[in-house]
Amino acid sequence: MNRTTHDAFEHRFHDAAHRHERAWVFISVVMIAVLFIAAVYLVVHDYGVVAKTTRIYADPNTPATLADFQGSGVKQTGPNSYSVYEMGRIWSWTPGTATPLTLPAGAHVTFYVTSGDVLHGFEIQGTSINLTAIPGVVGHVSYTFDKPGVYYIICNEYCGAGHQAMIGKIIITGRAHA
Ligand SMILES: [Cu+2]
Repeated sequence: MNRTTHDAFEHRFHDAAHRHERAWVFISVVMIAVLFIAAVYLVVHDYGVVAKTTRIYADPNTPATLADFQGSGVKQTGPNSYSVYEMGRIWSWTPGTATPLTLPAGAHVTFYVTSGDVLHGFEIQGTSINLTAIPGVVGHVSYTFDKPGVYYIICNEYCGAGHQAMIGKIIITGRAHA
């Protein structure tokens, strides 16, 4: 191989390398663009979040509707029984600490719990109440508070930056019935 043919060969090699490099840079840029557009699209359309479209599925075992969750939270259902409706959203319980739930000790209380967006953990401190708030599904648990006092609802399932601010308050008054 003389000098001229060697140079020509090297030139062709470099041209080919440049073509490959440009092609792969182009493919990478297209992939990044596709992933970026997909990410923006999913965020804009609330992928994995149902905050804007919460529906409460009809379930004969959980007689709760979305309207129940938009009231004051407590509904008396009998002489000594109550239903409580709690909705979790990032990052608060509704009703929250500003509007405590007031219930008498000894009453039969059924909590109906749901979420308007992501999973939350509905826990009432000092009790055995602990259930997952699931968007579109109403969980329920019954409980009787024996001792008057103040009980706090917390979120025990990490749900983002304001998770620790999800607090609700329950005031248990003296017994309504001896
Ligand atoms: Cu949380």
